[in-house]
Amino acid sequence: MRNISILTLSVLFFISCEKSVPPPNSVGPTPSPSQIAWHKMEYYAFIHFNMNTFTDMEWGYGDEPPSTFNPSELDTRQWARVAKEAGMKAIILTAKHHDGFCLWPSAYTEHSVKNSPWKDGKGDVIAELAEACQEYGLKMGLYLSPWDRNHAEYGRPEYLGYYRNQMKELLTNYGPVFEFWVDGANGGDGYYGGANEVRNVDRKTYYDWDSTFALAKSLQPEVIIFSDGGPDIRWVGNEQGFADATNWATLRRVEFAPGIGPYQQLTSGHEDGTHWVPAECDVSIRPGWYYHPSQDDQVKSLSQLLDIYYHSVGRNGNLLLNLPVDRRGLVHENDVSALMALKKTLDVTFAINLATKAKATASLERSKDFSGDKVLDDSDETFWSTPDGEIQATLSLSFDDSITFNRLVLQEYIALGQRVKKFEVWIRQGSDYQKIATETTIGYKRILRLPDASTDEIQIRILDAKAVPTISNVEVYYADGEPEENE
Ligand code: FUL
Repeated sequence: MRNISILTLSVLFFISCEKSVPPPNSVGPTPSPSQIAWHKMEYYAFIHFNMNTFTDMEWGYGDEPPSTFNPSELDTRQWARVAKEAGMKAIILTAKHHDGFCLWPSAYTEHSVKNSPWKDGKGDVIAELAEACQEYGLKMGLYLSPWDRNHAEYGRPEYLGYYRNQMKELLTNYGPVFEFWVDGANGGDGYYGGANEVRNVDRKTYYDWDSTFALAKSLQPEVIIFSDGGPDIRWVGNEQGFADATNWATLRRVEFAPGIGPYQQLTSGHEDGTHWVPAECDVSIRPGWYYHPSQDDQVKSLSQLLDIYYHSVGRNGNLLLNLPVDRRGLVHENDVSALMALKKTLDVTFAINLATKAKATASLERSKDFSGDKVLDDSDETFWSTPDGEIQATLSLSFDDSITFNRLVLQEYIALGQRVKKFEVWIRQGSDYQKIATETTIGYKRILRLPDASTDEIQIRILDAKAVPTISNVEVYYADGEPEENE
């Protein structure tokens, strides 16, 4: 009896010791709750639709008469339905582009839908989009160009008040705006109220961005602000929608402002970044951002769209795929077909997670709460980790029977910071192991496109990291018949 109770006590002591191992300390900058929610969105639509749609231009000069804006069948519910069916989580619309025309009846200018023939000047595209997004369970984001080639005061201090007033209208009158999009193009020639001249601004100081962004946050505390270098999310540094294979969600933010900074570095971020500023990969489904009838046959192919997906969502970035809504005010049929082909292929590829049949073990485990099998539970709040100081460790997925796979999904528990710098993937072949990949970062999500491989054990060997690994999820798939990766 005495022995049993001592045994019981020892077991209880052992369990309580196990429970008391705390999670690792965070390392470097960490994401805010809004940023974590943003990461989880992964894929959403950009819509360039505005005056340029009707003038066949990409950058209007600012002198276009409002009467030019006249969609024949504008239907934001069609946009939302298409985005939803495509698997997207939101729509970000060009409320105002560089030509200054406003898709809402702004109280601060005559250069808007209120002076167009569309709905006899009574329409409001932003209000219609907000309603459609709500109906389809999508979030809405807005692009408000800092550069305004129509406005007479552009380049002078007065314009900043105008820009902020418009920001206030957009962030006050239309419900939640999940993302506010600030473009880097700033200054140059334009109409400017009839002056027809070149106006350049000091991109760093003119907009007083710190106060302007603070104003946005005071109106909508959860809003995520995009610009070249954040504050919340960054441009990926190109318009191909490609992040680098090495992609840190961290950035030395002070080196950038909209339109300023070594933008080539945005493609991979900074390992020693001072802030969490993950990459958003923007790219158009056609050559242009705006609709041009001449590009109806130049919609990206399935294999191009897959490359974009794997190089954005698969490389720790979000994908913002642009749909140039046409002159009717609809997403064009050719674009819809391309979106649905992508959706279908991704659905088929990621339908059966082979890892659910695996047993996951690790060469080192921090404690039971951070065991290897945490990468296979359905929770994104649990993760595998190792004892402090133990950076190199191997996670093994073993299968009763051999499997064939060619896609590997890995996720870090980013709430504690991005860590992994180098890892390899090995597979067992009989009594030997063969290396099939050498990679660098993981981040929120990494998807490896691998050659077909058959094995009964996959090993993920962490070779270097900023601190102990925190891997929250591993999935394994077989993509059957996806078009080849383009070089
Ligand atoms: C660029 C703009 O100048 C383009 O017109 C487009 O809006 C693209 C998304 O960003 O910088």
